[in-house]
Amino acid sequence: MTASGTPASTGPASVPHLDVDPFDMRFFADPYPAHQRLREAGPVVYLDKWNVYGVARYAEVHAVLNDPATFCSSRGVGLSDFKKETPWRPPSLILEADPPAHTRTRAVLSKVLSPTAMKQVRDRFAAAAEERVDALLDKRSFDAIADLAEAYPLSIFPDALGLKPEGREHLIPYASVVFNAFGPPNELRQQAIARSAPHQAYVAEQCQRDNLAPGGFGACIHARVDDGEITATEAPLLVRSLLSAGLDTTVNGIGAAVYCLARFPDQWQRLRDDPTLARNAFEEAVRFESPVQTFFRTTTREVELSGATIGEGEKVLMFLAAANRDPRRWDRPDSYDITRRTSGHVGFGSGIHMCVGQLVARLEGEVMLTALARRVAKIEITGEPKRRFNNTLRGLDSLPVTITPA
Ligand code: 8QM
Repeated sequence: MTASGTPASTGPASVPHLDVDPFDMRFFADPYPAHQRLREAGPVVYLDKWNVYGVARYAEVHAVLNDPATFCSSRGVGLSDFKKETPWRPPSLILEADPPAHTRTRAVLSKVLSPTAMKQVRDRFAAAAEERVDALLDKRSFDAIADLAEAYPLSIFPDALGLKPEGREHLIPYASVVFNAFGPPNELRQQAIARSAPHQAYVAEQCQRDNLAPGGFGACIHARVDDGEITATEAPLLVRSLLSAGLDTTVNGIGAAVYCLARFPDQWQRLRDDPTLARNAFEEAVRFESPVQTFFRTTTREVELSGATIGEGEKVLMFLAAANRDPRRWDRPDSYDITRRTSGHVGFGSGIHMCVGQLVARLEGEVMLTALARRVAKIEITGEPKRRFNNTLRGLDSLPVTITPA
């Protein structure tokens, strides 16, 4: 049956068919009513617009994420099936890989971004957050996206990677292409790829060993070549993963947190009263806004999922954001609550592919929210927030605010 109650004319008959396009501007503008329709229609749905299965309830999203043998990543985690179409860039050796290939590359990045590595950068990240907040207190009125959510990660992450100063303006545009490219062949994806050449050239060059400063995350990846964990051909591609996934994600995560704290003054007050809540306030913002909204998997065999039979070679779209607000899993799912038990949210994914950079993201979020809580009394939204449209990322283009010193 379609959402309007008429029988489906094509596609699988056993699951509800919906006509929602989750990559349409109207969907991006307000995804929440559509997320509810997707969850309520059934545990597994079929989206006629793109001929894919969809899961929007927490249980099924979690189940798909935790069965990587059946729901694979090596055929791409976007709509494009790498078995049928040539990828727009060489596949990622970690994101777009399955065990056993994935296991080795994952281990490398996991070590490079380990708790020990975080200890080395923590003081620098915290000092830079305090500096950024001081600069913003001098301005009082500013754009919380450009001047905070982008400026802060740009002030630390490229240095932590070991990138040279020139050309960094390519980093966010490159990531924007990466995240648009996971979507269907709509205007956003086609335009992004069409304009990607200069950004791709920059990234490819910076991934080379000679262009990465000693001691940085990039050099640490290349160092694994010397002890034989990865080949010299693999190392630049793993650096590319950090350039692809390490900046725009935290920009939108920090942007989400500031947007939440500006909109919900009672939660801002709780954070001010107890700045040790900063890390959970950031985590809850990742659940509440889900900067990474969706990902696909591809079935490696016929599989039954919550009563639905899905054939081999089918794309399954996971609505991470809808799972993160599924009332079957969460109390008051639509409330931003900085003291909530956030564990189990799928904003960083789940299972073997769960965000390998999550400690970097949490560190950035924690030190920035701590600096704000200690130094700022009030955050007021002073103009219309403008949305940024991307096939995968949810976030704002601008958020005019005025802050008051503590
Ligand atoms: C998304 O290139 C990559 O390895 C890569 C790109 C994007 C992501 C992850 C990895 C999930 C944040």
